[in-house]
Amino acid sequence: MRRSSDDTVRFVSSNRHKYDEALPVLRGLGVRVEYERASLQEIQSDELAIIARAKARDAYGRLGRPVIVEDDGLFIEALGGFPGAYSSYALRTIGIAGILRLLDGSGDRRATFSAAIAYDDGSESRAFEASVRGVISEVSRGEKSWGYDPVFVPDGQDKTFAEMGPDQKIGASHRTGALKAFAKWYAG
Ligand code: ITT
Repeated sequence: MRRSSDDTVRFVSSNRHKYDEALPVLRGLGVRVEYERASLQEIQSDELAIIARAKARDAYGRLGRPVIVEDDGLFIEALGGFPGAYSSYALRTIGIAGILRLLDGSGDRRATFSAAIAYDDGSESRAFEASVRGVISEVSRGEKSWGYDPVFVPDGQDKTFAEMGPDQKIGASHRTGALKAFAKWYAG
């Protein structure tokens, strides 16, 4: 059990979608959380947990109260794990169209979506990870979505994340597993 003095942990990110999907999960597990928008410093590493912990340290330094942050990566088998820890950069540069072009003609479309949630309260620093396996669709599918949602199809499903309703996406996502591991440690 690890509660903050005011019993609320700040979820710090420049990406509001992460928080919107984390909120119902954390609330359901008894964790009080609020959103704090910030663009955090990202160190270079191939490991999401290392990046996430550094981001959490940066976030704690700015806020001075307990924080969680999230770092995600889409690891595509046929591309040797690219874009992985560089997924945000790849989306901003080559975009989904660029990723689909790189996979053009590839018979192997397997990918893993991974999340690391890191907690920092100034003295303790922890990371919790989870992954979901799936495939990259041949084309973008789904209307209301963000990030890689239109091209990621989790194993056992035929819909992309973007074609799912919010509850189904949350139930199937990489983020939820990492949040559950965090909540188990944090809220006991
Ligand atoms: P931060 O401020 O929290 O760092 P960010 O968007 O830069 O926000 P990351 O560095 O963790 O986040 O980059 C992960 C990339 O993967 C980013 O482009 C996200 O849009 C994308 N992504 C992560 N989770 C996703 C999900 O559930 N569905 C679609 N795209 C996702």
